[in-house]
Amino acid sequence: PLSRSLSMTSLSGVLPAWEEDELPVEDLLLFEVAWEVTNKVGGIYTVIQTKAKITVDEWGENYYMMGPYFEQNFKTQVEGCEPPNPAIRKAMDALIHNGCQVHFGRWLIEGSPYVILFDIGSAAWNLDRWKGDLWQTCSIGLPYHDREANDSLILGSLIAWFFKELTDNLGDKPNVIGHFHEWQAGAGLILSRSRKIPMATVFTTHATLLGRYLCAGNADFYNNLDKFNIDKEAGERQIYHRYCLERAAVHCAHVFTTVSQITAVEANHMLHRKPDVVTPNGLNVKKFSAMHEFQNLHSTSKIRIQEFVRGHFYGHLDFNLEKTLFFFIAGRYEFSNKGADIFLESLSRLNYLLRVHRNDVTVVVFFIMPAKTNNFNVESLKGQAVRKQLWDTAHTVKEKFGKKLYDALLTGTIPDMNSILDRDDFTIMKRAIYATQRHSLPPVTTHNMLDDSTDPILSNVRRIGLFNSRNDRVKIIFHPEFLSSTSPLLPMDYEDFVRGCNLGVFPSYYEPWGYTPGECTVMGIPSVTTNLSGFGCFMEEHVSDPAAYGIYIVDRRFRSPEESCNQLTQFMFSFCQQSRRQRIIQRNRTERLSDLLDWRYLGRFYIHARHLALSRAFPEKFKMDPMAPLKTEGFRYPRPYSVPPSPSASLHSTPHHSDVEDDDDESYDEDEEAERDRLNIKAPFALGAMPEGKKK
Ligand code: G6P
Ligand code: 1S3
Repeated sequence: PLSRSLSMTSLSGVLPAWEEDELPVEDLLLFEVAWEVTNKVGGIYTVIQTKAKITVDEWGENYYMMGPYFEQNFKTQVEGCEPPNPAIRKAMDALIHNGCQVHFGRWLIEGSPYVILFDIGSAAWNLDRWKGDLWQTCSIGLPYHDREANDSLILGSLIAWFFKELTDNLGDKPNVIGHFHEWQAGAGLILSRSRKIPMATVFTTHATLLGRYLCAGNADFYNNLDKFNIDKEAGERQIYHRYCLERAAVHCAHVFTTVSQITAVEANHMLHRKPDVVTPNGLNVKKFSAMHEFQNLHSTSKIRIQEFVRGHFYGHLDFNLEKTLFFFIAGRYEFSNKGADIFLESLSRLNYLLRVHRNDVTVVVFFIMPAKTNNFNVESLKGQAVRKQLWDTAHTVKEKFGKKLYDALLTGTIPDMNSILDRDDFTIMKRAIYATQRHSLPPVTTHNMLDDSTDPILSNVRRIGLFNSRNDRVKIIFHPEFLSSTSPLLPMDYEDFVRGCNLGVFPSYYEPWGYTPGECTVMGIPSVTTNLSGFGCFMEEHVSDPAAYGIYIVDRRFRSPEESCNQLTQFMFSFCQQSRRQRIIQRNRTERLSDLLDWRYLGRFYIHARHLALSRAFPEKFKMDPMAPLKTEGFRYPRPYSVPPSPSASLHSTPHHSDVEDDDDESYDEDEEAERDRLNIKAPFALGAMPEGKKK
C-alpha cells in the first residue's frame, strides 16, 4: 500500500496517541547528514546517536547516515560492510574512481544504522575548485584560514556529488530525502539544491551561530532580538562566511526545523526564516521492569560518591553524610551561557540560609566542566589514599577483634571488652588518625589548573569565599574534566554519577535544548533548568506543574539576574528541607516524565518534517495539508493528583518538609500513585500530610 495509517500508541496511557499517514518507506531513501555522525563533538552526536534506533525501526535498510571519515572513529565505532543497495555502491564508486575515499559500514550503536563516511583529506585537493563553485553559485567566499568552514565545504561538495550520482542512477524511484543538521552540513544542502538534484530536503539547526556568539558576549540577547544588525555582528566576529552558509542552507531547505520554540524565535530573527516544525530532542529511554530499580541504582551510586567525599574531606569530615545532598552542574565550559555564574552566586546565598537556619543538611556541589589542566592535584589524590588507609586499618583491627571474640566464645566466656584490643591495636589506630590531620582546607578543585588565577569558576569561588571551611554548609568540588570509570580519583562514568546525585542544576542563559536536565529526568533525578532553555520551555508547555515532578524552572527571561538568583536559591533551599521520604516520592514522579522525552514519542516531529518536505518537493506524489496541526498540540501532562491544589499549598508543589522525621521509610506506594495519576483519581491525602507509617 502506498500509505498506511500509523497509530502510535500512547506510551504511558497519559500521552496522546498520534495518527498521521505513515510514509511509504519502501518507495523512499532517507539520508541524515551531520558532522557528528560517529564523531562526538557535542550535543548533536547525542541527537543522532539516540534517535538511530527508532529511525532504523521505521526505515530499515532504507536509512543511511552521512558524515566525515576519521580513521580512529571508524576503527573503534564502525563495522565496515558492503552497501546493500547497488545504487549506493555505484554512487560511492563514482567518487572513489575520482580519487575521493568513501567508507561504508554499520555504526555500532543501538539500531546499528548504516553510515556513509567521506574522507575529507582525500578530497582536499579539490578545495580551491569547490570554493570557486560555491562563489559562482551563491557568492559565498570562504577564507583560507578557517579550517572548519573549508572542511565543511569539502564534505558538502562530496555529498552533493554523491546525491547527483545516486539520483541519476535511481530515476524517480525511490525518492530521496536528505536531512541536514547544523551549518557544517549546510554546504551539501545548498549545492544539492542549486544543482536541482531531485530530492526533498530538511535542515535542522541546533543553535544559531550568532545567538551563541552574542550571548557569550554578555549582550542582553532576548530583549534585543529584533534590534541586532546581524550582518554587522557576524562581520565583527569574523564569522560572516559561516553565517552565510548557515543562512543559505536555512533558506534552501524545503523544510526548516529547530529543536525548541525559543530557538525558533531566535532563528526567525537571526536567520530570517520561521521554522516550519519544532523537532524537540528525545532520548532512547530504557525502562526497568520494576519501579524501584532506579531508586536502588541511586542508592548504590550515591554510596560510591559518598566514598569519594569521605576521602576528599578527610580530617574535615564533621558533617553527617546521611544528611548530605549532592548537587551538580555539567557540560561544556561556557561559564555564563551554561549559568555557572548565577549558580555560584545562589550557592553562596544557600550557604547563608542553611547557616542562619541552623540546618543540619550539608550540600556538596560538583562542577563537572572540562578546563585546561595539568592532571590531578596531590592533595586530592592524597585524600583518596588516606581514606583507603583508614579502611585498611579498620579492617585489620576488625579481623583481630573478631578472631579474639570467636576464640573466647568457643571457650564459653564473654571476653573483657576493655582488654580485647591491645596496645598495638591502639597504636595502629592512633597512627592512622594522626595521618588524617591536615593543615589546609579540602581543595576546591581536583586538578592542577593551568589558568588558576583567571579561571572564572575559581575566581568566583574566591569572591564568594566558599573554600570548604568547616562552617560552610555548602562545599564545592570543581572537577575540570569529564568523568570516567577508569579515573583513579572518582572512578565513575557520567551516568552512574548522575544517578547517585540528588539534584542537577543547569541554570543556562543560552541553551537551544539542553540534554543534561533531560538525562537527569529519565534517570529519575530532579533538576533545575530555565525558561531560556529549550528543555525548560518544553516542560513548561507540556507539564502542568513541572516543579511537582522535580523539574524546577528558573525564570531568566522576564526577571533580573538578581531575581533569578533569589529564585534559584529558594528552589535549592526548599529542596534541602525535604525529608528523605519526600525525595524518594519526588524521584518517582520525575522518572514518570521520561515517556515524554522518549524518541518513541518525540520521533513524530521528525516524521512530520519529512512528510512536509516530500509534499513540498514532490507535490504530485505526496499530498499533505500543510496547515494540519500535529495531534500533540495543546497536550499537557497532568499534575500529580496527590499534590494539594490550593494556592497556598501550591507554593510547595514540591513535596514540602513536614513534621515527619527524616527516615528510611520507603513504604509509600509509588505504583499506586502512578496508577492514580494515570487514571486521574484524586489522592486521599496530600503529600505534605502523608499519613505516618503507611504500609504497602
Ligand atoms: C533510594 C533507595 C533508598 C535510599 C534512598 C536515598 O530510594 O532505594 O534505600 O535510602 O534512595 O535517598 P536520598 O534522597 O537520601 O539520596
Ligand atoms: C547544541 O549543542 P550545544 O551544547 O552547543 O545542540 C544540542 C542538541 O540539539 C542542544 O541540546 C544544545 O542546547 C545546543 O547547544
